[in-house]
Amino acid sequence: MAVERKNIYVTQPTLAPLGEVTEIMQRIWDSGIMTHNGPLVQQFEKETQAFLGCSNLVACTNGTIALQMAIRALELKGEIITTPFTFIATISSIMWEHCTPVFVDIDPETLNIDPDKIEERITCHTVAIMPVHVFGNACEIDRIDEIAKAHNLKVIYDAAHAVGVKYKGKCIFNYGDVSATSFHATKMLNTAEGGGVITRDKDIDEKLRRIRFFGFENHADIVEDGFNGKMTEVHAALGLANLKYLQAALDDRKKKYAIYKSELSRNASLSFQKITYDCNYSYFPLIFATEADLLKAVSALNAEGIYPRRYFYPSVNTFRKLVPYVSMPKSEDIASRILCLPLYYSLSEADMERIIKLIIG
Ligand code: T4K
Repeated sequence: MAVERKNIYVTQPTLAPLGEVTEIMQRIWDSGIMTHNGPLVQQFEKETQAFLGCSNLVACTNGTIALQMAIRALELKGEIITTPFTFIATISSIMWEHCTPVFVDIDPETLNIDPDKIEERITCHTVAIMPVHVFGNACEIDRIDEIAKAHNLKVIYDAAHAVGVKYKGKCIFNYGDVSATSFHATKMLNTAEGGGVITRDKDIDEKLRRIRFFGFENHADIVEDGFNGKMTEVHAALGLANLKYLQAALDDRKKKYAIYKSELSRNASLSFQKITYDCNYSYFPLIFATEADLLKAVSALNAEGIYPRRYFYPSVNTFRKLVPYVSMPKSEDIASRILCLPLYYSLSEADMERIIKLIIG
C-alpha cells in the first residue's frame, strides 16, 4: 500500500508547545490588558534584547510597519538607495513614506547590495541607504557606513531576515541608524505577525515609541506624525514562548544548511550564497546555472508534493506598476535562477535526502 506523505513547504513556523503559550496568555485573561504597550510586550522587548544583545527594541505590528516607523523617525524625505533583490515590502515601505526608491544592483555572490555601486547613484536628493541582509547574510556594514558618513546619509538596515545574526561579534541590529526586523510566522523568531525597530539612539527610540502610538506624548498632545503600529499582548505572549526555542532553531538551521550545502555541492553547476561575515541560515537559497534547470527541479519537487519558493522572483525593479523600470542585470539574472529549498525545525533529514536526490539525481 502506498504511504501517504504530507506536502512539504518552504518553511514552517517554529512553535513552542501550546501549553507554554497558554501559560503566558493566562496573564492576559487575568489582567484584561490586551494591547497598548502592555506588560507582555515590554517583557518580549526586554527578553529579546537580552537574547540578541541589543537595546531599544520597539516591538510593532509587522516588519513592513517597522521599516515605515524607521523612515518616519529619521524624518526622511527624498531618494532612498536600496536593493532590487528583496521582498516587495522593502520598496512599498519607502513609497508609503513618500520617498523614492533608487536601486543599486547586487553583488551576485553575496546577493546583498553592491557597495561599490552605491556612490554612482547618490544625487542631491539622496537621504538614506536601505540595504537588506538578504536571507540573513550580513551586508558589508563598514563599507556602507563609510559611504553614508562621507555623503551625510542615514542608514536603515532592512534586517527582516536577520534575527540572531552577528557582525564582528555584535548583534547585527546595533549597526546603522536604525534596523527593522520581522517576527512574521516564516521568520526565525515569530509572533505570528510582528516586527521590531532597533536603534542605539535613545531619542530615536523614544520617537519610535510615540510614532507607534499615533504620535501621542503621554496620551495628551500629538507630537509626531504617528500611526497605529502597536504589537498586541497576544502576539507578545507567543513571541515570549517561542523565544525559548530560538537558540535551538538557530542551531538546527545551521546544521541543516551545512548538510544541504555539502550534498548539493556534488553537482558543480549549482552555486550558493557567499557568506563573508555571518548568517543565521534562515533560508537555503540555491542558485541554478539556468532558469530552465530551476524549473526542471521545481517540477520534480512539486510532483512529490514538495514546494520550494522562488525568493525573490521577480527582481523588484521589474514591478512597473510601482517603479519606472531601470535595468538591474545582476539582480534580474539571480532572481530568475534562485530557489529557496524547504528549511525549518521540524523538517526531517530523511525528507532533506529526498529533496537532494530530486535535485541532483
Ligand atoms: N523586508 C524583507 C526583506 C522581507 O523579506 C519581508 C517579509 C519584509 C521586509 C516585511 O516583513 P513583514 O511585514 O512580512 O513582517 C513571506 C512573508 O509573508 C514575509 O514576511 C516575508 N518577508 C516574505 C519573504 O515571505 P510568502 O508570500 O512566502 O508567504 P506564504 O504564505 O506563501 O508562506 C510561505 C510558506 O510558509 C507556506 O508555503 C507555508 C508556510 N507558512 C506560512 C504561513 C503564513 C506556514 O507554515 N504558516 C503560516 O502561518 O511571504
